[in-house]
Amino acid sequence: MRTVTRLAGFAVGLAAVFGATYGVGRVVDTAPAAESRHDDAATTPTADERGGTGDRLPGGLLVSEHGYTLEPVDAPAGEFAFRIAGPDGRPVTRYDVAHDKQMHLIVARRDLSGFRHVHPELAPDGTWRVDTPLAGPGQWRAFADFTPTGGEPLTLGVDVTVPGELTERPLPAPATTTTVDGYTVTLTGAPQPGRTSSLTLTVSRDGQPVTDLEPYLGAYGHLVALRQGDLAYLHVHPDGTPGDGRTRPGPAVTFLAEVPSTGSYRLYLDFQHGGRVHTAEFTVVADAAPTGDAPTPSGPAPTGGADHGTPGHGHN
Ligand SMILES: [Cu+2]
Repeated sequence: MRTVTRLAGFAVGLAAVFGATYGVGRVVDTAPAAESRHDDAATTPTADERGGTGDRLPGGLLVSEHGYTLEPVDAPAGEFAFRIAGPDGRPVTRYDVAHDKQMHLIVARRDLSGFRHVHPELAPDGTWRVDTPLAGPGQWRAFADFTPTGGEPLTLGVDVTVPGELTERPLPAPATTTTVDGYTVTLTGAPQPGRTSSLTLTVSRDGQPVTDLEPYLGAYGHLVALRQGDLAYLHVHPDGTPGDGRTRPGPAVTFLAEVPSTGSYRLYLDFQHGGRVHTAEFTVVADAAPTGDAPTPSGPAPTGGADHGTPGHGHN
């Protein structure tokens, strides 16, 4: 079953702005607690949102946070351009380097297809430009992952529509093994809400473990996770860095993931080998298992997303 949609005209939509702040890079509270605080009118942010509170949303849901706003700008065909407006309304021109870059631009369609992770170039006026990663028609979400100098890390997200004939794709079924560019990647572990979960990805080629992965963005792999339904963007941290004396260049790369809720997530592992970056994708289901044991991610979860293993379900 496929849904074909004709998208009329080019449009850039702004995401709904949720009233909460988010501190990144820390262990999250359980989702229910965060939501209950979020619903409390007393926590409605004031004009002074900077500095953050214990009230957190996952990254990427907001187009504007802590005074910083992601603004796509007109660009020639084949190029994607944007800027970050700062608290003073002017484009930010100074950024800290994180994971080897000042700006990470991640895009994926709303159906979680078409993932790309690219690094735009900063012009002196604060405009970021890159060969467009929007590979074809669709409803895309673009995430800018950056740290403004003097501020805290942010991931802002904005919707971008590329017109044309769109064939929506069902989310692939959960799996623990995938292939990309001749590599086989196996996932061990599963995310669980409210705790830091260890996810290990093991890379092999032609049946042989790959033991000479190349550093990419300061690690032997870079993992992004997006939640099905709203494309919440999750911070996933590599466990160990090249040269720290304990982290080997494969075949296993371990990450520490924090998911905010049950549900289906798409994982995108960027790794470099042979001078090229490859992206392995997995669908995983986060299950609120009562024990610390990792549930088997190969089957549907008993709650939430039980139909994701059914090929061809629609996204109407
Ligand atoms: Cu990046």
